[in-house]
Amino acid sequence: MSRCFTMLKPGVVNRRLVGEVISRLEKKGFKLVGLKMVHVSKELANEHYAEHSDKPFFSGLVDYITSGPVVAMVWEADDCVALMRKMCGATKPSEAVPGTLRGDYCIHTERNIIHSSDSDESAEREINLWFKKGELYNWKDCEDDCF
Ligand code: 3AN
Repeated sequence: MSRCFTMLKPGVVNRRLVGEVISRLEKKGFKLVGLKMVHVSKELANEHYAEHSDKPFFSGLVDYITSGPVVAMVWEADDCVALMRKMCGATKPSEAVPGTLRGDYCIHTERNIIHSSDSDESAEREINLWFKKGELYNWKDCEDDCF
């Protein structure tokens, strides 16, 4: 089992799509071990997206992510990061295959609805950045044998 940090961007809250997106991830079989709504500070946004600080879209990205609440989550699965990235689809909605979250719910790269860690190392960094230890739940999964 490994973990992945995932964040639904402000547009998902605004468009009342939170339940729908979470439902798709749950139906896939990911195990939800952390969930909270956060109105992101500039500091947190800057740190979260630090690797993009020199990109032309950085300030727009920070402005957007701090413009309203996001839904931060930690999921568990075998090979969780790779599986979650597959569910999310390509960064650019025009390249995201229909059936993926970005392929189904967005048309702008700047508003591509969901962030998902891109490696196990990023997942660990992001989980520690967004969640305190006591905010993660290691519950017994009765469905373990079903997937
Ligand atoms: P991903 O979220 O697929 O890992 P990254 O890490 O390259 O993609 O980009 C982080 C975020 O920055 C994206 N989710 C998207 O919102 C935004 N972004 C990436 N590339 C562009 C771009 N060319 N123009 C505008 N925004 C972008």
